[in-house]
Amino acid sequence: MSDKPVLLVTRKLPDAVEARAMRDYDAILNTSDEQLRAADLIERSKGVDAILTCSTELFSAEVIEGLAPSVKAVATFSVGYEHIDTAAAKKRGLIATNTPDVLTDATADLTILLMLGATRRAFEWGRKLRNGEWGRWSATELLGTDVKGKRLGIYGMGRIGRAVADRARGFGMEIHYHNRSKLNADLEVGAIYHANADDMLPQIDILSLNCPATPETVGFLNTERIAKMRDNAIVLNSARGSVIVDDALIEALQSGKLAAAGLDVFDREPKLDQRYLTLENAFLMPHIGSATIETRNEMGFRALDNLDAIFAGNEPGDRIA
Ligand code: 8YV
Repeated sequence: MSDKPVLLVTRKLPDAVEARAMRDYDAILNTSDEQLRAADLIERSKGVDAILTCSTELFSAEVIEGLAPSVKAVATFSVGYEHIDTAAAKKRGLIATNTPDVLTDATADLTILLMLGATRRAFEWGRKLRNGEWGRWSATELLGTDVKGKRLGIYGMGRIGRAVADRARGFGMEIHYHNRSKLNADLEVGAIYHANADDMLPQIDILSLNCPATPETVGFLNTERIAKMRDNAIVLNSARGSVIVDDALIEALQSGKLAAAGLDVFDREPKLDQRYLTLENAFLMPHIGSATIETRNEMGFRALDNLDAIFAGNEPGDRIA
């Protein structure tokens, strides 16, 4: 019997992360990478000291209450943690942690990909080329829009929102933002604050959603708010699908009220609203914000740092419950 804590790893993680988990823990890996349902989590928690989970596993109050008493901590390999009922975790005395910071750059880079993909009509051009439709040059075909000089409105100016702003400044954009509180000047770097997000919407050309999913942000981009936006504005979402009301955005993309959207996240993903797939002016990605080898390694290491702290009797850096 090893004296290392027993760690259940719910999904297949990058090799370097699994190697460290096996070195420092009695790690139970998920080599087949199947998604664990509530009953699996409860069953597999027997004899386990901690769980390293991904956002694909739902830690509802029912699951948390059903976990074996030996389980002391759940570390999620994600910055978002709406899949963990933190109130239930606190009630049960279960420590929970997430992985902020380490995916900020990758997610901000992806947001810029969405912006350029949407403004430069990357889906339509890429499809033409692959379909063998690259024909005669035309000065007027499928023209996109420049980002230079445009006004980017960032809804949620946390770490990722600020990293998007840093990049967008490099493109010569004017930055507007809405956040629960105004940032200090050193973090604002000249960005224009709107205490009320509704006041920002008519003033921007491109809206980037960079907030967590909370009761305040879910359903934010609805029909009324889209109506407040400028005609031909563009919407980007690298945050959470639930921040957008799909019916409202799809209708605005179909009618031409909005010129385009760049979306990496979807409500009820991966079962996204199929109408998005029919829209020429939607540049779509399947939630790849953090999908680089460096970032996925860092996410795993950060989750393990949190667990190491817990088992050393220290306070983990990224405690969420
Ligand atoms: C991850 C994410 O891919 O970290 C997050 O919150 O949305 C993604 O970058 C995923 O959640 C990993 O569990």
